[in-house]
Amino acid sequence: MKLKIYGPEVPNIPWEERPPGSGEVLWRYSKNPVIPRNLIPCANSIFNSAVVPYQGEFRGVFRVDNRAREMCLHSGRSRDGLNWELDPEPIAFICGIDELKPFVYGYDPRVTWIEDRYYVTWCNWYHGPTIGAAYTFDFEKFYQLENAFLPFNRNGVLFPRRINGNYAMLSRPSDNGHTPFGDIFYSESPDLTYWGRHRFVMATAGGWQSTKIGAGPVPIETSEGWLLIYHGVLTSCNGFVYSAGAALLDLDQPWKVIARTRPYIISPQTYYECVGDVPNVVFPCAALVDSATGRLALYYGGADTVVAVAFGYVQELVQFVKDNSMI
Ligand code: BMA
Repeated sequence: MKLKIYGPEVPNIPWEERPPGSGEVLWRYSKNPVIPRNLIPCANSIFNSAVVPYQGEFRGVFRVDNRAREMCLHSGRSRDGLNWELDPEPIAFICGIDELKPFVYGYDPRVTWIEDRYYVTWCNWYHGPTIGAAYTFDFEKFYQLENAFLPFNRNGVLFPRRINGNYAMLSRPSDNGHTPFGDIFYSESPDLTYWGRHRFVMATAGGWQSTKIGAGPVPIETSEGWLLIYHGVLTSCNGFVYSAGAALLDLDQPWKVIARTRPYIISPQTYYECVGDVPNVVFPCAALVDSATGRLALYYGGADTVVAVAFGYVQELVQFVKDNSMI
C-alpha cells in the first residue's frame, strides 16, 4: 500500500532522524524545548501553540500566559520552524462584532489554511470558554469572526478543506472549569458563522484517554482517511495526565472512526513534560507535514510551560493506528 498524503510539500520542514535503536512511532527533538517559557519579556509561559508553513518560512499563533497570568495569543515567525520570534504584544483582533469586545482571554490556538487564507480557532471567553475564530493573510492583521459555538466548548479544530461543501470543525463540549468529561464532536457550516449538522465522533476510552479527549492538530488528509492526532486525559491520584493518540476518520463522513490507537503515541515522560506550571502534560496543537516525504513535525505544549517538537512519518503513524486500533 502506497499511502497518499494530500497537502503541500514543505521541503524545509524541521527534521531530525529517528535516534538509533528507538522503536517509537514519534521521537522528540534533541534540543527540546524549542520555545522556552521566557522567550518574550511579558511571558510566564509559552505552550499549546500552532504553526504553519508560510511563503517558504513558518508562522504561528502562540499561547502566552503573561505575568499577570492572563491567557493571550501572540503572532510569531520563524525561518526554520525551530527558532521563533514572537511579537511582544498580543494579537489585537480586528473585530466588527460589539458583543465579542473586549477580548477577555484566548488560549490553545489552532491554525488552518483553507482556500485563500489562514484561519485561527482558539478557546475564547464569552461568558465562559467557547470556540473563537478569525482569519489572517499575513499574521499581522487578524480579523475576528463570530464564535462558532455556545459556551462551554474547547478544542475547536477546523479541517483544512470543505467537506460536503461546508467548512467542518471538530470540537469538545465542556464545562466552565477543569472539565472532568469530554468527547469529540463534528459540525459543519456553509459560512463559518452558522454551525450545524452536529455529529458525535468519539468518546473517552480506557487508560490514558479515560477522562476526556480533544482534537489536537488540524487533521491530515490521507488516502486512508483523516489522520487525527488528539489528546487524552487520565485522572491519577495526583491529577490529570495529558497524553496523545491518533485516529483515522472517514474522508467524507469524518464522524465515522475507522481506527483509533489503544496505546498513546506520546505521553509525558521527559523533564519538560513532567515538570512545569501543570505537570504531566503533552498537548499537541499543530503538525507540519511534508506531503512528498511524509515527514511530520508535531508541536506540543510541555507541562503548560514550553513548546516542544516531536518527529515521525505520516505513513508509519497511519500504520501504527491500524495495527494498534481498539476498534
Ligand atoms: C486544559 C487546557 C489546556 C491545558 C490543560 C492542562 O483544560 O486548559 O490548555 O494544557 O488543561 O492544564
